[in-house]
Amino acid sequence: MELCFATNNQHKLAEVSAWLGDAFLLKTLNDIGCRNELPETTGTIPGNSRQKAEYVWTNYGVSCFADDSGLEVYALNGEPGVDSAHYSGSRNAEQNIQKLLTNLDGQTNRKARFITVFTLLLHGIEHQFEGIVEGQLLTETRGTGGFGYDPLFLPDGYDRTFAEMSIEEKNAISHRSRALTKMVAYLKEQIN
Ligand code: ITT
Repeated sequence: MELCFATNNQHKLAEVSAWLGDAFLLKTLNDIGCRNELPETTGTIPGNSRQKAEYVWTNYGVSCFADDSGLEVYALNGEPGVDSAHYSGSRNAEQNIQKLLTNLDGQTNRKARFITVFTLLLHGIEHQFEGIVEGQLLTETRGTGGFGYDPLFLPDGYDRTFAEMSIEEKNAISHRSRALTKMVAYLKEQIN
């Protein structure tokens, strides 16, 4: 089955491709001729996820899925949340991490979670799938892998950050792979 992953984030694309293997023929935005930024203006993670998938389905008529994701920090009432990609005002990961560390300065409650919502538009029919991973934020970065806030995030039950893990290790426990597990189970039901 051909499906487009509606994302301009190459790290997400690499994670999802590694996770899906050859179960689906994954098309990129580039493959379908879409070179635009995807709209993300609804102010919520599920809303933005739906908006990105609908943009591709409406403009390109290709069955697709999109994810909108973010880091929710308990002591900051869920910030940066939907604003995770540009928390510092730019999309620069180091600056976003720096702003987060500054806002958490002196804070003992370091609990946070990554959340993602996938929206699948299969021949125009919509379904959403959520994935969450809980963890703690360190006071300094560790590791060079992954992307975004990975160097700060220590998933519960592990002593290495997401940035210290291989793609496969992160994919075994990440918010994104948890949502993908649900989406793939649904897709398999549709095929059979
Ligand atoms: P697309 O909209 O094109 O998919 P994006 O990077 O803008 O790409 P989002 O709007 O979903 O993606 O923003 C998610 C941000 O949340 C992302 O840029 C990171 O800062 C953070 N984030 C999400 N998942 C993450 C992960 O697995 N590891 C680290 N940071 C993550």
